[in-house]
Amino acid sequence: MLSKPMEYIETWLFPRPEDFPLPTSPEEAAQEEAELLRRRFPQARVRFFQEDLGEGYHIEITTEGAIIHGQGAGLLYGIHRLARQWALEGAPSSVSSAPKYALRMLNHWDNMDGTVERGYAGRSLFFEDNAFAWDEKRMHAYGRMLASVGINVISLNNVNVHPPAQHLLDDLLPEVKRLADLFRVYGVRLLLTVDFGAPVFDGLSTADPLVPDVAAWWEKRVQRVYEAIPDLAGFLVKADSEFRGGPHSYGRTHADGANMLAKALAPYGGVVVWRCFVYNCQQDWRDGTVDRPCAAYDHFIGLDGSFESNVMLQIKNGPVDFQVREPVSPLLLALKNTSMAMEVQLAQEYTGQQIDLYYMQEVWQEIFEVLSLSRLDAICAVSNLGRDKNWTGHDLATANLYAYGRMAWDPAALTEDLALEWARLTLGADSPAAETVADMLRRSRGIYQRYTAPLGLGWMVRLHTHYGPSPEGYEYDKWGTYLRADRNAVGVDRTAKGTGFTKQYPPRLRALYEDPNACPETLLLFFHRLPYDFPMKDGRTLIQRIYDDHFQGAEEAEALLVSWEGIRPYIPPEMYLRVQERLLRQVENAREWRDVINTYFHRYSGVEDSRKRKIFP
Ligand code: GCW
Repeated sequence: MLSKPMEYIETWLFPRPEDFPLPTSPEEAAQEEAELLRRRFPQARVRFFQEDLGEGYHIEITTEGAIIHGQGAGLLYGIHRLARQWALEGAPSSVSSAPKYALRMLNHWDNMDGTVERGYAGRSLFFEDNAFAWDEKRMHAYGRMLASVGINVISLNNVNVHPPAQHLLDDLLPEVKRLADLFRVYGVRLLLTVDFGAPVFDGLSTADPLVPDVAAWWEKRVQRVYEAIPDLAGFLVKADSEFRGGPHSYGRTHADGANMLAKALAPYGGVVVWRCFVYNCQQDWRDGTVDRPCAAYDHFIGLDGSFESNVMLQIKNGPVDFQVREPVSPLLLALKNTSMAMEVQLAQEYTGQQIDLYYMQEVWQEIFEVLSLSRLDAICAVSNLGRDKNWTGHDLATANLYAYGRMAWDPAALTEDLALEWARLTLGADSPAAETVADMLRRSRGIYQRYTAPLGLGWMVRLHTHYGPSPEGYEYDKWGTYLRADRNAVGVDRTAKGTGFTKQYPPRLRALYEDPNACPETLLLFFHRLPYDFPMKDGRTLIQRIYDDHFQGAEEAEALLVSWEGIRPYIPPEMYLRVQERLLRQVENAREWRDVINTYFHRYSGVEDSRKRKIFP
């Protein structure tokens, strides 16, 4: 373990004084929060009342002060809610709340060598040099952050399990247990990411899920793990995906694989979270019949109803891979007899890598406009955190973690102005900068979308790194995400006449997406192949819209910087400089995108910008 304490910033929480003892139970942690609240607001009187409300709480306001009813982590969630009321409204009010989903997960993609797959905030919070390496105070700060927004499950290691992470199940188990013990104080349980092929690492000749020795091997492992960590949430598995082995290697189905693990976990109340990010990543670009968005549905729909009750399918929010614009995954809308967790990505892999500003609340709002809350059994996000002092590299990117936690507790929170809430909690409720910061966050997604790949097209990013423009980076590549631009048209026809992807949707959405004149314009090129002179709703042509968006997006990126510069006096100086540095890079990136994309389409289409702005030859 690292002995040197690491510095970190408390973003939306009251800072925790150095001399506070580290709590050892949720009740103690709740007492500490009450004390912190009282130091901040001397009128704030709080008592706790033990009552079984599950993870929920009830705040009762009496003439004697507030009484928080609940138990365990529920008390902690209650006191954080009360602190938020004081911080934002200056007074408490009675309220009851309970989480919509029992599992509110965050997946770290951390490797034990200390790197983070798609991590943009420094090295791993947990690992270094193929060993555990964490700072105790910082882990407590992290637990506190998670509890304050109600996230209650985290997985530590990458879904691509790289050695020596397979030993988290055996030799390294005592170290996993130490973290499980620490996070339990904050109501957070661990989920272990396992390699489906683990038995083979251990000397078995196969990992075939239907071979009794394999099932017995897992049962033994599970027993050992639960002896150490009785409240482990379960296992997370990426199988038969991007060169990871899985049941397919043995001629078995995902259900065979997941059910075998589920049976081993069932006696302990554990779940198998089984990812549906399964597709052919070795496709031939010449073959126009294979269409990547179809993959998850095609792989899993036939298995609906054949999973054990403690298997939960984890499905990415869109059918491809966390692009700037994607429709909701049709699999999320179609499964009827299987538990589902929706997976979103806070790590800004395709959305600016925590250099460019990109606030996600609107993304999730759009999802829940289409997806009813009750279809989901759990919610999950890929973490955007790392060892950077400000946790997320870009200070304003912690707003995504905040909003995610609030949504995971109850998606109804998405109707609230979470950007402003975060900004006021972080900068002070009366900060003259809060509204500007919130406004920057609210504008950010549209801006990023305008200067990057147009109208739902996606994938114009540089190969592998996924930052910056490369219009044909993936065009002739095996990873199977094509734009197929030529001199007349761009896009893949995914309608019934094309690849048939629209057929995976229920009738109302199918009809909407099938018709280019009805399809939401932000998704137009996701579903359709259209000529450059296709008329948009406002009368502009498609190509003109692409040019306009890119000029506008790059200007708006500059305006973000101007907004930030305007609030300099109200922002802590270090934070100011850190964010300014990011915004300067964003401005550069936006210009690059604008010019590359406009040039690309100009070269193909030969169509001039009607406003004669500079497009490079
Ligand atoms: O978005 C892709 C990423 C991979 C990632 C994969 C996944 C962990 O590029 O880095 O691997 O998704 O979700 O499994």
